[in-house]
Amino acid sequence: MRTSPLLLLAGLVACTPAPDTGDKVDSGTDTGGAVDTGETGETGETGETGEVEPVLTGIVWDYVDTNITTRDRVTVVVTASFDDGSTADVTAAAAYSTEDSAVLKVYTPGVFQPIDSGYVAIGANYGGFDVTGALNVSLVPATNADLVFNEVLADGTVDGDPNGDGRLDSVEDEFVEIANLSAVTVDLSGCTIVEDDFGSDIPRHTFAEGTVLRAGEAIVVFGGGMVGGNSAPNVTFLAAQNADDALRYGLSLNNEGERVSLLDPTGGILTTFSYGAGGDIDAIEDASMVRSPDVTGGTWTHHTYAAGSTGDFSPGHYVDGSDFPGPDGIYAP
Ligand SMILES: [Ca+2]
Ligand SMILES: [Ca+2]
Ligand SMILES: [Ca+2]
Ligand SMILES: [Ca+2]
Repeated sequence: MRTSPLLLLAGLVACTPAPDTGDKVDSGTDTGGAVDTGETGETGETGETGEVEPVLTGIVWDYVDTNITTRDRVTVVVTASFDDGSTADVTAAAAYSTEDSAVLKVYTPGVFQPIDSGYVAIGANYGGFDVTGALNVSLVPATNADLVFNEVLADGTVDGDPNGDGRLDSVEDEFVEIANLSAVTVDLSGCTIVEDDFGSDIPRHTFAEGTVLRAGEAIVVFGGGMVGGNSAPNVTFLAAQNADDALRYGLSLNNEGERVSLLDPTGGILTTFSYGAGGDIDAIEDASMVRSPDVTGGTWTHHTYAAGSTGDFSPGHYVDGSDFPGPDGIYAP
C-alpha cells in the first residue's frame, strides 16, 4: 500500500508536537518583539503631544540699581523662566521702557543709553511679566577727546549776516561752532572760549551753569548781536558774554590769525584751533573756515570751497545745510 507523500508529510506534521510548542515560543517572541516596542514608541508620539510650549512663569534681569554717568551705558540680560524648569535669554525679544526718554533711551534691546542727567525709572516686559528699576544719571565734564571747533568765522562781515539779526557787524557776526565729536553727553558749564590776542589767553565767553552738549550736537557762539532768531535741530545759539561792556570786542578773532581755544573750568585745553601764520589755514573775508568733512575732518578749508557747500558759512548746520545729527542720529542702530 502506497502512502501519498503529502499524507506522510501531513502525518509528520500532525505527529510532531514540538513545532507547535515552538509556535508558542514564536508567539512569545512576538510579544517581546521589536514591533511591539515600536508601538510603545507610538505611545512616545503621544509624548510629543506633551511637548506643548512650556508655560512662562516669570522674568528676571541682571540689572542692579546704580549710579551711572553719561559716559556709561547699561546693558542688561533678561531671562525668562518656564514651568518645566527651563530658562531662556529673551533680551532681544523683550520690550523696554524708561520714565524719561530725554534722560535715558533704549535704541538697542537690552541697552539703556544715557542722554542727560536725571533719576529715571526703567523697566522691561516680556510675555506679560515686568521687571523694574531705576538709574541715576549724572553728567560728565568734557575731556580733550570730546569736542572740536568745527567752523570759525574770523573775518566778517561785508556781505552776509551770519548771526541773522539783520545787522552786518564785523564783531557781532564772528562766530565759532563747537561740535561734540564723542558719543557722550558732556557738561560745558564753566568752560571758557579764549583767544591769544596779546600772547596769552584772553577769555571771551564762559558757558553758563547747565550748558550741556549731547552726542551729535553743536553750540554756536557769535561775537554778539541778537541771536534769538536762530534755531536748528541739535544746536544751541549764544552771543558771547564777556566783560567788554564799554567797548565791544565780542570773540575778538583777529583777521590776520591767532589761536582760539576752549578751556575746561580748571584751565585745561579741551580743543584748540589756530589760523593765520603757523596755523591750519588763513582767514578770508566774509567766509568761515571749516573742518572738511564736518566734525570728523582733520583738515580745514574755506567754507565757500568745501565739498557740498551751500555758501560762505553755516552756523548751526553742516556745510551742505544738513542738520547736526543729535543723539538719535548717533545712537540709532
Ligand atoms: Ca575779526
Ligand atoms: Ca549780524
Ligand atoms: Ca583776537
Ligand atoms: Ca557749520
